[in-house]
Amino acid sequence: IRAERSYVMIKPDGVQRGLVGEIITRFERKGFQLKGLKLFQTPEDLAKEHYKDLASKPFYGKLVDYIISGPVVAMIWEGDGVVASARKLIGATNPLAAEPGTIRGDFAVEVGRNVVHGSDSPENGEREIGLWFEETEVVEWTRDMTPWLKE
Ligand code: DAT
Ligand code: MG
Repeated sequence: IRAERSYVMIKPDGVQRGLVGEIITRFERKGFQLKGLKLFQTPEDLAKEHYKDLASKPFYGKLVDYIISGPVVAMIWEGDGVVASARKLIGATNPLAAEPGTIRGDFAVEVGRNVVHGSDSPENGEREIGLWFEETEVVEWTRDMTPWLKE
């Protein structure tokens, strides 16, 4: 079985506000491994597919408009427990409820501008990676610090 992966995305507000380096740093220094990375202007049909489970919500249209309002940084992060851990690093959906020290807790004030996305299950991680990345964009490599992170 393959290692656990999460689809993490810096949303257009995070890119515009200059938070790209800050956000990548938090995953990098935690010890997860970057397996894919691109700056990407999202087509509307992809944004709709990504959030299709929310299609019946009143905010769905605004959510799609927000996601396509500028480039995103699309990432694949890999590691044991990465899905749940990434959600902890990101913080609660509503930034005012997100703990200080989390990305949303530190950098956002509104649910409609909450800076970053992280998959909510390993299954959805794989689904989302399949939506956002071509197979040739996923890089296989070994992070040299692995023996310093894991016994
Ligand atoms: P999360 O992004 O924490 O996984 P989600 O999957 O429930 O949260 O919702 C996806 C995004 O939709 C979320 O990041 C922001 C937006 N959203 C969720 N609930 C909302 C609400 N009540 N009003 C406006 N936007 C909302
Ligand atoms: Mg979600």
